[in-house]
Order: sequence, then C-alpha cells, then structure tokens
Amino acid sequence: MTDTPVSPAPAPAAKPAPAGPLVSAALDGPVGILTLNNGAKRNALSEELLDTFISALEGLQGHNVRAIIVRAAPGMGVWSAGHDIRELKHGAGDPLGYADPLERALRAIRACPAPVIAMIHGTVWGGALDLVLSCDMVVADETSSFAITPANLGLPYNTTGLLHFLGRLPLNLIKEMFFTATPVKAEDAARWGIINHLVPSAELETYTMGIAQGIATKAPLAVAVVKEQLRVLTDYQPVAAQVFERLQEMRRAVYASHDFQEGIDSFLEKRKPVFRGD
Ligand code: YXS
Repeated sequence: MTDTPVSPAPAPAAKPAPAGPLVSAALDGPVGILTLNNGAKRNALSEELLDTFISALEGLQGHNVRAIIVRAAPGMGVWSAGHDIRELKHGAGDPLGYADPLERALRAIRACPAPVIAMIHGTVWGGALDLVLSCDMVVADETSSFAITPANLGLPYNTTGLLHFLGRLPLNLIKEMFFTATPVKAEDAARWGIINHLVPSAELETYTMGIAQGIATKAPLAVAVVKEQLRVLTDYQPVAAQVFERLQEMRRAVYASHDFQEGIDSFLEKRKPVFRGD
C-alpha cells in the first residue's frame, strides 16, 4: 500500500519516529488511509487518539477522497484494545454518553460521505468492535478476532451501541458476544457476518485496497447518498420516551454499581475481577 501523507499530521518520514502521531493519515490516489499508531497501549481508544482520529478523518474529506481505509500500524498483534479503561471513571455519570470521545468517533465514521473500510490484522476489543461495526465494510485476516467486553467491566453498554450490533448481527449471536465476552475468531466472524471478507494476511492490504479503489471509480454522490440513507434507516429506531428513560435508569444503576468500580480496579491492578452483583 503506497501512500502520500496528508495534513493535518506532519508528513511522516519514511520510517516515522516511534513517537509519531497516534493516528496518521495518508492518501493513495483517491483512497485515504488512517493508521492507528499507539502500539505501546495496544491502540487503546483514548480521548487523545480519538480526537486525532476524528480530525484526520475530517482532514481526508477535504481531499475529496472516494473511500477510506482504517487500519492498525503494520505488524501489531492487537488492532485496538477498545475504550481506554483508564479514562472510564466510576461515579462520573454515563461512561458511554453522547459526548464520549468514542461515541463522537463512531458518529464521524457513520456520517463520513466516503465509505470507510476497516482493515483488520490482530485482535479487536470492546468499543473498538463498535468502531469496526460503524465502518461500512470489514476486511480481516486469519489473525483477527472480535470481542465486546462490557461484561468484563461491569459496564452498561449504551442503547445506540446495541442498535449498531442489531443492525449487523442476529440477536442470538449478539447475546452470546455480550454475555460471554469471548473473542469471536476470524473463521466464525466471517461465518457470522461480522466481516465482509476473510483473506490471508499476505493479501490483506492488496485485497482491501482493491475494494477501495473499485469504490473510487463509482459515482461519489450516488455512493454517499446510499450510505446516508442506510445510516438514517438503521440508526433511527423509534423508542418511546418512557421506554428510553427506563433503560437509562437501569443503566444508571449499573454504572453506579460496585461491580463497575471492581471492573475498572481489576484491570488497573492486572487481576481477575470478583463481581458481587451489586
Ligand atoms: O501497563 P502498561 O502501562 O504497559 O499498559 C498496558 C495496558 O494497560 C495497556 N492497555 C490498555 N490501556 C487502557 N485501556 C485499554 N483498553 C487497554 N488495553 C491495554 O496497554 C499496555 C499493554 O497491555 P498488555 O500488557 O495487556 O498487552 P498484551 O499484548 O499482553 O494484551 C493485549 C490485550 C488487548 C489482550 C490486553 O491489553 C487486554 O485484555 N486489554 C483490555 C481489552 C479490553 O477489555 N477492552 C475493553 C475496554 S472497555 C470498552 O472498550 C467498552 C467500554 S466495553 O467495556 O463496553 O466493551
């Protein structure tokens, strides 16, 4: 994948220094490439990384790109470890509220006029799976796996996020993923429909770029309007105000619970959580 670096990130040198931007943006003709670059923290989705991601995504749109690929830096065994757990605070209200940086990034991807393709080498955890499912397509290799993990933290996932899953997977598979927090391996992810294509690692970049370049030859206005129609038709499910309030009340009890604090503490103390159910 040959790319030409674009602003806002300073043009990376041939081999960007390890302390390079958390997310780098590049152009390969009409295809934009966003690369997650925080290997030391397994591309944990911190506010800083996500703000960089959102501005890089918006920056690419200024270059009239026709398709965008989101990837981790080459050779990383973890595509993204999900929401930065160090930024999840017990007693600070909804951990996945509308203004949360991860929620802002998901909305930016879903509102981007150009199709966004997630290219997955390595493991995907928690909110990073919601980010991957917010992309328009997913191409992955045999090293990939996909886990949604609020049950490991005692965290109440948000209703918008559940709608993202309902828009992609059968209910029984969503329940298995949320209730067990077990990573879904590449073969099953392909069979379940989490990913569009499962390709060998050696072909992942070429295959993904091939799809992106194919899209880039199509009428961009027609592609963008279908993307927006599908977003509106899937994201806006009518929910009665009283029902929404009841769900929020249930979530409030969970994110105020001892178990949520235990989930965060156990991760930071690198030990297994002991959930008491209160
Ligand atoms: O100890 P240092 O400072 O070197 O940092 C370690 C980890 O603490 C850090 N790190 C993270 N920091 C914040 N948030 C994270 N999610 C996170 N994940 C990792 O990265 C450094 C290297 O981690 P280490 O030593 O564990 O790497 P590894 O290669 O042995 O293991 C990679 C993972 C991904 C298997 C392991 O790091 C892991 O299990 N991470 C947590 C994955 C996870 O549960 N993610 C869900 C986050 S919560 C979320 O996304 C949603 C809100 S929800 O809960 O609803 O799904």
